[in-house]
Amino acid sequence: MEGSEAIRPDKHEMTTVPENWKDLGPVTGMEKRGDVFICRTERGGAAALFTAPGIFRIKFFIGSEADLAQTIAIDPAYRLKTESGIQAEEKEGFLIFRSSVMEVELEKQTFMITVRDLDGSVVSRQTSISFDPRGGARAVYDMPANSHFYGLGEKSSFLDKRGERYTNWNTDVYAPHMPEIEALYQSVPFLIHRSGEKSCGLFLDNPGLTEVDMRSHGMAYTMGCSTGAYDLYFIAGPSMKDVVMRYTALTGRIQLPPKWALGYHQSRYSYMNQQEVLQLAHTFREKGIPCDVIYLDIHYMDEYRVFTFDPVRFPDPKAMMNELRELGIRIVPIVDPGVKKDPNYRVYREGVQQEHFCTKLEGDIYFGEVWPGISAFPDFTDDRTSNWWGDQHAFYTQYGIEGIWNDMNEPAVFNESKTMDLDVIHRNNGDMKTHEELHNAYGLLMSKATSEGMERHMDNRRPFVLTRAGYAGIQRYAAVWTGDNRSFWEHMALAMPMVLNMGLSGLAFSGPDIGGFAHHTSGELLVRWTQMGVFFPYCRNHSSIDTLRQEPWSFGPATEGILRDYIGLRYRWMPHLYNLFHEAASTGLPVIRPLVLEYPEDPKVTNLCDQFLLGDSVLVAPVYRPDTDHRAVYLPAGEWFDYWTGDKYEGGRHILAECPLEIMPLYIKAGAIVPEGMLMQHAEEDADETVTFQIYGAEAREGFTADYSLYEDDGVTFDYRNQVSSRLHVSLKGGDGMLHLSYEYDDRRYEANRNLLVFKLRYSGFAPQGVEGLHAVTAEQLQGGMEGWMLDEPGGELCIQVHDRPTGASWVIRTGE
Ligand code: MIG
Repeated sequence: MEGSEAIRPDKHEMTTVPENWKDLGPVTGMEKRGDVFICRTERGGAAALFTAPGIFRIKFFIGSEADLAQTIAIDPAYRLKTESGIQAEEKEGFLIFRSSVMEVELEKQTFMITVRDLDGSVVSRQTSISFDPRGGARAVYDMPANSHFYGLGEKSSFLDKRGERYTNWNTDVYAPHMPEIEALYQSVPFLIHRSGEKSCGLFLDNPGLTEVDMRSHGMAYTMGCSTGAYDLYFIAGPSMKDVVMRYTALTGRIQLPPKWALGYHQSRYSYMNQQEVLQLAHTFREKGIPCDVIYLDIHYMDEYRVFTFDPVRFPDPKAMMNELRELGIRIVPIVDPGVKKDPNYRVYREGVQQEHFCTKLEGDIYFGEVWPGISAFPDFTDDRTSNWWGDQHAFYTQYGIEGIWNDMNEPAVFNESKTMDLDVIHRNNGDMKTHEELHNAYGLLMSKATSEGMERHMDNRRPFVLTRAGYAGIQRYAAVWTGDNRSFWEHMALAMPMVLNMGLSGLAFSGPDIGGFAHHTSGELLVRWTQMGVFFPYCRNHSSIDTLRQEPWSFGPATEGILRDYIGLRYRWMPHLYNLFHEAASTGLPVIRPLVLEYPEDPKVTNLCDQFLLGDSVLVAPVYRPDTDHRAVYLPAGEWFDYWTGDKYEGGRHILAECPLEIMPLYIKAGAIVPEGMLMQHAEEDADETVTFQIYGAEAREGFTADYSLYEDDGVTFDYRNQVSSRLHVSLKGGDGMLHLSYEYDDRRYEANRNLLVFKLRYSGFAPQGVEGLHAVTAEQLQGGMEGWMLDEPGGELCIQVHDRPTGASWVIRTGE
């Protein structure tokens, strides 16, 4: 640690743009080539095009012309559509490019770029761009007083990034979750800039070092890169949701994960041997705590050689896997990129002989030290190498392993720079680049190779990949966990804005180590963290070597009981969760959302990040301080039901929620429907897909409606790609003192394994008198699987149970009005 010398008086402020940097100079000419507009200046220029009506790409160049080839960040499935409506005109010193949703104006003299929406409002302005003689570039953008910033992937600090400065350079910092840490494991140079009610996205597609500074320049912010091209996308809103959907159309969306990956995962650095793993699995089942996955951290390997098992610790992986399969528990082993330098190790030998490792320009393999000792690193920028690496995973799939955990893929190296030398060469399919230029892409490319390789060897089953490092677009290949947090209450609180911003940056499938990785958790912290964590997209308890154990039973029966209930809640909510994942996979909208995404007009939620929404209508308000039995909760506009008590609250205000240890405040919006499944011990248990639609706040008044569209498929194969899926619509409408309940299948090529459908209506303002066409039944009869309806008067709940029919059905609920 530094002493006070760190703040010596002669340190000076950074200027917006250093003096010896040059701008492009005035535009001297423009030409159109296909859909691309080339604007030339004395020193260089820019190539620009609309890749979609709401996405304007502009790539600046000094000297020779920009190359607009597709980059690794962009979804290979993304097709640049030529839009016929694009107009470009030259007018009084301006070049103006217009699509059906946005207008980009370039001032010829200054190269200032102004982006407007169709109402003519300015949503973004780049006032200047300058180039460092050594190859960097930095642009300056207006930052009006009402600007707020979101996105930027995995960053610490609060939700709104105004006033922050960040560097994007994938880094394995130990104990990194501190407000001042600028560079973490992931780099997503994508910013949502919201001014007033309008949002615009800026994506600087550069996998080298980039920086974003919303702190140091008064009413301006800067975005720069230190090498490579300034390849910028302006992404239209007007809403934040529009920006997120467009950004994820461009960089891709998560793949629909196998259902088991949405279960509860248990990890530890490390479960040391086969016996311990089996015992752990049995303990989960004996204790009735649901669990789908156990992780194998680095000790499973033979001296940390990837694609091996330690013959002493794990003498019979096949037997272990068989026993685990019986219990419904899967294994996800860690795979790091470093390959041990050992001439007797097949993977290393092959890698050398077939030239798969990263080298220096002169041809020598680059070696760095990681867990296995001196190691070589595959060059994933070459498809040939990625295919080779991917195929190594047959080693795991032969045991029935379906998930892989990629760690240390920044890549982390035990040296001063913490990573590979910047002058390491990447073959990059013939377009050779230095590591400096591609650093942030390394982790993404590793996970891509892993995901694709696993898929090749899994016979139509969906793989799960978890990664620590990544770059814009990583969501296409892997889920992301936030790395080495610590068992601090502060880190639990920090996980909310972090994961929320990751969700806004395309990384819809992410989460922190529940309970905290390093340092020692406590029973109370583990309870509070798990209560929150079961609502995060990715739900894994993981802890470091030499820390207190933090499996759910580590702190006695009271703690264990609460954890069992909350983990169970996640399993009961699996249909809803899976539906939200399907939505994320098809629209890019995140599974958990900051309130500002759903209530953009509410000034109270601009930076609100100690509570969040699951989907659009479940509000989760975790308790993130010790010894707390009350917390303030902000309920946005609308009416909200307390999930635990059923009490109804008027929104648009704060309430004080009571929260003894077993309660995490949870609210459901009136008019919302949450489908619940059976409580299972793992995602595929019996696969009884009986669903109960919990309908909150049914009203008989005219105009009342509640709807839900439930997506289902087999949860494990790729058959859904051939439309083997189903869509079940539930609808409830009020009017004439009656309620109309109906369900129907839009599509039923996947046939869920269920006999019954259940609807539970929390009603208010009327008393149900009966359901036409159904008999009143008793609780026992319902239990026994009989069709009918039943009233739980004091609870204000009407329960309707019917056989699930492919044709759907509808009923009229009579009320006393
Ligand atoms: O630097 O494999 O973030 O989850 O347990 C330590 C051991 C290497 C870092 C990961 C952590 C994992 C640990 N790894």
